[in-house]
Amino acid sequence: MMNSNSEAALIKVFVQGDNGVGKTSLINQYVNKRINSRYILTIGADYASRKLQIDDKLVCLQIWDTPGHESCQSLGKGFYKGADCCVLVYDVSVMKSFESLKTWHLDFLQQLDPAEPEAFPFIVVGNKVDVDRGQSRVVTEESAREWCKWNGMLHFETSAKYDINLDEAFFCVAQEAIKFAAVKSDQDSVRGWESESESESESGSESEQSE
Ligand SMILES: Nc1nc2c(ncn2[C@@H]2O[C@H](COP(=O)(O)OP(=O)(O)OP(=O)(O)O)[C@@H](O)[C@H]2O)c(=O)[nH]1
Ligand SMILES: [Mg+2]
Repeated sequence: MMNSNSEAALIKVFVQGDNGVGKTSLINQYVNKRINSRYILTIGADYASRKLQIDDKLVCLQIWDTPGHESCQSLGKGFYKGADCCVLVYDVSVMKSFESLKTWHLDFLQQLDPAEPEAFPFIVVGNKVDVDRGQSRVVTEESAREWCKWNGMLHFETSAKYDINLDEAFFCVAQEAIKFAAVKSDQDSVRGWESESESESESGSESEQSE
């Protein structure tokens, strides 16, 4: 669906979390409707884009995949500039990946250094709910919700493998990013409206290596 003047607002989203939690898979499933069952460690940074309609706005989500492994994390401060939202991912069957969210959260804020850190939107995603039909789960939905509530974050549980709850989570990402951009005092994030003529269903992916 397109809005009347075919313009899409660009929303810059970063996906963070421990290695192997499924960041790359979430993005690939959401944008390209497929995932790689083999684990290929992300070493650089890449983005994929997908357009969606939020109320009367057409937005283009530019979703940045980042490496979870410490040895690959040298993206630098400038990399996060202009971020509108951050998705923090953990694996519901790996407690350490949930416990690491605190560090990912603080590190991200430190790197971005936003004018109003409390207002910056984070969406927490507990991925891999399908594993062993939930028998391997160690992070309960209640404890994750409690932590998110305490930190003022929204929470979703997903399966990148079976495309469960991804549309809902990324729709929320877009909504929160729009809200944040509207209240943000410095206008850094709203980088204008770019003219686009693609429809929502033609959303594709692009990739770009970071330096
Ligand atoms: N069962 C199941 N497997 C998943 C799911 N999401 C990802 N995987 C698998 O988990 C492994 C790691 O997924 P990735 O998406 O590469 O993880 P990542 O967070 O990008 O890892 P790094 O790039 O190293 O930070 C792959 O083998 C995926 O196929 C899921 O929802 N369910
Ligand atoms: Mg990856």
